[in-house]
Amino acid sequence: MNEISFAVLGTGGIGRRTLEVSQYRDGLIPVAVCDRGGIAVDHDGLDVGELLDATEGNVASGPDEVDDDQDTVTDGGVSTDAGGVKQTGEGAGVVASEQGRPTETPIDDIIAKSDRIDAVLIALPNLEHDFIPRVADRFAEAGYEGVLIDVLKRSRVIGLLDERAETLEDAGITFVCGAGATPGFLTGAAALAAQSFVEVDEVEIWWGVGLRSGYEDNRGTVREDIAHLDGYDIETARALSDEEIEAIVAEHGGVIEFNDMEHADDVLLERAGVCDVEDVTVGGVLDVRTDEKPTTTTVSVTGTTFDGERGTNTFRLDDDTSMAANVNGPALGYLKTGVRRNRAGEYGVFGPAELMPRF
Ligand code: IKT
Repeated sequence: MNEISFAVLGTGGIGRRTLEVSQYRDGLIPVAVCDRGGIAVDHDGLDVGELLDATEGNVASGPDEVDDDQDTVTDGGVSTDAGGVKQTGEGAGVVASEQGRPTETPIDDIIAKSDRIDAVLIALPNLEHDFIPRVADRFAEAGYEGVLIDVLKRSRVIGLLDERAETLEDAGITFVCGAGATPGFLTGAAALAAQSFVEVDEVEIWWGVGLRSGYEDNRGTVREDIAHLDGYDIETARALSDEEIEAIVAEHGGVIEFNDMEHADDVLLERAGVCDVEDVTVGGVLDVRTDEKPTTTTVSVTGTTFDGERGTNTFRLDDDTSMAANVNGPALGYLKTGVRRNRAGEYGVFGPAELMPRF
């Protein structure tokens, strides 16, 4: 496969770790990155080491000082260009890199360069449900022909993307949605595990994440997770200050269990024909006191075989592989597959249960 040039929108935990992991994967050339205050573009390939050192080095150490992933700038409910693009610290971010330059229109600037970019990873928080779909609109309107990929989580966003399927198809865009760990890796695993069965009764996804050293990098995902707790939703979670989030985590003794999460694994498995939305449950345990996983991450698919046996196939992640590895590795694998599909002329919206990620 020819080389793939790709851009990353956002330099939060996902954006930075994806850039880092891409250094270990063949044929991936990171050529553009942006956050809310800056952009770096080099079509020959960015110096990822310098970029990461510059941006990580600028992350303020105390939780109170770090801008959060939910730092979405809105204007009458509509995000401005800078909206949602993560700034990694006070006055820092991409502009702290010698490859970066300041801009007030980071996404538009990437779009302006996108005719030479094969794929764009949208590593932005989606605390407004239609934020990522609206980013897709902007690429389509600008005539981008390539791959857009995200690691969004909420089920309802898939419908918003599906509404745009025709527009994306007409534009020549291959949109791969929900391509992180869950949805993503684990959804794909469920689709494989389902192959033994003629009827799938239940898909149970149960994840464990230990996030002590990775907490700063993953504040956005913690905030999104809190929106699943009783008494919270996406709007209330968005409005929480960092201190309030710390307090919620502390109230739970640093370990929070989530049940019946609204994760897009359900709609993505249904649209791939594996089972119905209501057959899928997603939950897990987040432990911010340690990097050890509090529970083993598993996907269990229960069904009935053609010869009448009922069984459960279980896919299990190792307890020592990190969330960063299990989100960003698959995201890049699905990105590669998306580019292959795009080059073959397949456009529209695809989920992780319909594609096999490439190594
Ligand atoms: C996500 O970012 O995909 C969702 C998060 C769970 C990740 C599971 C990783 C499992 C593992 O590494 O064992 C969470 C819901 N924010």
